[in-house]
Amino acid sequence: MLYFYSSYRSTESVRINHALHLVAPDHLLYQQPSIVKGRTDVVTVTPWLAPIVWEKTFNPELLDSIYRQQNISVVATVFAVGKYVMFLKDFLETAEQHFFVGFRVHIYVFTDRPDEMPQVEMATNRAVTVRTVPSSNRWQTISARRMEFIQTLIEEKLQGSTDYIFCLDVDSKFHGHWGTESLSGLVAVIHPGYYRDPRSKFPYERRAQSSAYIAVGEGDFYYCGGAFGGSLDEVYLLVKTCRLNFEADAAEGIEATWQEESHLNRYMWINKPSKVLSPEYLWQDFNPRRQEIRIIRFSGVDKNYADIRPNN
Ligand code: 5GW
Ligand code: MN
Repeated sequence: MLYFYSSYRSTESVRINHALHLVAPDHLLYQQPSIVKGRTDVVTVTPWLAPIVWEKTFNPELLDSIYRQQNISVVATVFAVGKYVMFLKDFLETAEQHFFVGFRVHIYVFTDRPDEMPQVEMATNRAVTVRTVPSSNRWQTISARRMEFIQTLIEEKLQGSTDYIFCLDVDSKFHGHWGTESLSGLVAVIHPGYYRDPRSKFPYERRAQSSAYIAVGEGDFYYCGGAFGGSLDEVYLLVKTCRLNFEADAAEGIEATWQEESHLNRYMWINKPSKVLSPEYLWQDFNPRRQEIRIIRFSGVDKNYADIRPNN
């Protein structure tokens, strides 16, 4: 994936990794980047020098022109088990309006109720595929098995055909642009509920017996389980690792505090994300709007837990 010969050196056999090598079209006109003016109300780079993506830190036209030349394909996975199918219509319709518009996008819906799939019209080069999964009354199982199903999907369908993948919660809607600015090797989203808190308050797994353990005094950010992604290879490694750790814990009779979100946070602590997305990329409708949040791109809808969760 992503490897081909540079057009400038067509006589040489130089293999280029386009995840790192960004070619912009010649003569593209765009606003001069400033080295002294920019966002000062938020931090836009991590201590390991990964960008933190906020509105007004990037030029979408420039980025699109770079990734258009690579003809990238993007997959999104989403789970809708049990009553969560009710969220699919808004999720898919708003993805059509905001998620990688103009690029090749394939959304894989995992559901136990394929008959209840909403009919959503997709633009050219965009598709939805349904994968049937077993029902479960135990929500922890639904949550836990997401990593496993994504791993299998990558092995069976995506390897060799997909460049980037994002794994998203279904109980959410797009409200603003989510596009090529989010692309990188390993991509994590900062959780909207904790981004102003000291790390001691993050709800990491604190029991040392769990493979998701993060000690007090450790950890960078608290990341969302409801949105993560990156290149297919990186996400494959992530889901495989989190699944193995989850299952190793289960064999010991331990389940991490926030299930796969805890394992994801452990993974990202060790394997630093190469790009971090600000809470613009997964807000919560019930959160009060804050000044540094200039746009909400994707947000969890308020839900009535009693209505939608199993065994209620
Ligand atoms: C059911 C009961 C408790 C927790 C989760 C579920 C559940 C989750 C479910 O019955 N069906 C289902 O498809 N899910 C998937 O897991 C959805 O994609 C959902 O977005 C994701 C995470 O669960 P959420 O969204 O309820 O978790 P929070 O932390 O965003 O509220
Ligand atoms: Mn959710």
